[in-house]
Amino acid sequence: MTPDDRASREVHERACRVVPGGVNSPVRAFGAVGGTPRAVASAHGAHLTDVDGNTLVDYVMSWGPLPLGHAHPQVADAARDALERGSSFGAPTAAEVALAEEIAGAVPAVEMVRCVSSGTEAVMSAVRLARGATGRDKVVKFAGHYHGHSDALLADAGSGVATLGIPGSPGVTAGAARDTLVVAWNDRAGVEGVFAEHGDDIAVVVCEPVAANMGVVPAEPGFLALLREVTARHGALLLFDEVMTGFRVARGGEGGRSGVVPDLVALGKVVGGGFPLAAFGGRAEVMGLLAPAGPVYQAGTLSGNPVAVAAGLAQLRLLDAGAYAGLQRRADRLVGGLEKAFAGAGVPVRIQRAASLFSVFFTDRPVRDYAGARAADHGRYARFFHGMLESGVYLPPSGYEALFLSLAHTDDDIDRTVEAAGRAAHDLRGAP
Ligand code: KE4
Repeated sequence: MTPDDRASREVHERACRVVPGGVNSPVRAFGAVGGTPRAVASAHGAHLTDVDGNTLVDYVMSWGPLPLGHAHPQVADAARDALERGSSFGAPTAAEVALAEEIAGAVPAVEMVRCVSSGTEAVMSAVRLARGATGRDKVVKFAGHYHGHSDALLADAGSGVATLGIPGSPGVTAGAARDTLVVAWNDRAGVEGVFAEHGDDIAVVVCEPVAANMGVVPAEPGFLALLREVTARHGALLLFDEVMTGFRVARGGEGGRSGVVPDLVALGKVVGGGFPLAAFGGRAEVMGLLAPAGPVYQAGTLSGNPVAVAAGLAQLRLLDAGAYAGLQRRADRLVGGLEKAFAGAGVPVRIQRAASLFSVFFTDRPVRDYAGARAADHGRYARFFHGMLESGVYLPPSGYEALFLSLAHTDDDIDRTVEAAGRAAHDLRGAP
């Protein structure tokens, strides 16, 4: 039975008259899967309720900020209490120091932290800092990795850029893109080659240490260590964009999990507890170059916003070893069930994961880079997405995105998801 989406369609029609594409971020528009974006009325725990009254098991979870689930009482209370004391001051607070200390205490690469308001801003600022610290211009990124929408980093990006199939973006000038060098992910020769040609001009190598914006494509064994060694050898900095993986794959992020310690880390999503807060950090000698301590300018009206800081701090303080064990257990149950469901239907899939973060590729071969991600059957993903939506399960509306679990997802939610996947997978058989 197709859930009623009349009210969502009305919201979307109205939205399209005043908001480009009807959404405030492209991937929400269902461009890759078709159909009408569901307008959300409310969300609690692992469940969304849309404006038609449909309740859905949510695996988008606001794209990662909510490992405790929607509207977690202690996070909501912390934000509410902070709000009672004022929403924004534009002045230092003790709470933002506590948040910086919490991050520095958890993330191996971080001695100092600067808060910003989005992941885009965190990575953009960290790249400027790396260029200021090294006096060099070139940035190396990896095809399919998404680092937000700053001009220099949109080349061959993942996430919404991949979903929309646009190579970069109009409006990004040749000048802005000129200093960005793009290498294939997991391409050891490509990394060595770009340094052989440009080594002394490269300020920074930026990567998602677990690529998760082209679907989940982990670094192959030794690849992160290679990035660490080559950047150190050439005097370039290594920047881990952990906006997605930070406090998600482990409390110390992928840097903590892999043991490869970068020079700079960008964080977002989880650190803001569902509010607009992100951050970047690194060694004190590098971070100390940021204004006003040093000459590299970076600023923000709402940076370290007290309501967002309160929510982020409340969430981080609850993310202990038990929380990560709980996320891992849920991912084991869900991924194991999905693999059985697809095998039972005879539908080839590759479910690729890092800790509790995973995605589903409709292909029978490993996906190790962006070319492999694009070669997967995204039309089949679209049909699977709608089959699941009809069963009350809300997956990311793009095969280039990861699924997000939370501690609010129950075994019943997971088992219902697996049952729905079995039905949806059988419906895929025979369809191209
Ligand atoms: P924001 O500017 O959207 O807060 O963060 C950008 C960003 C940077 N780095 C990584 C690794 C990211 O995953 C992101 C944003 N992630 C996407 C989801 N794939 C956000 C969803 C959206 O664009 O609406």
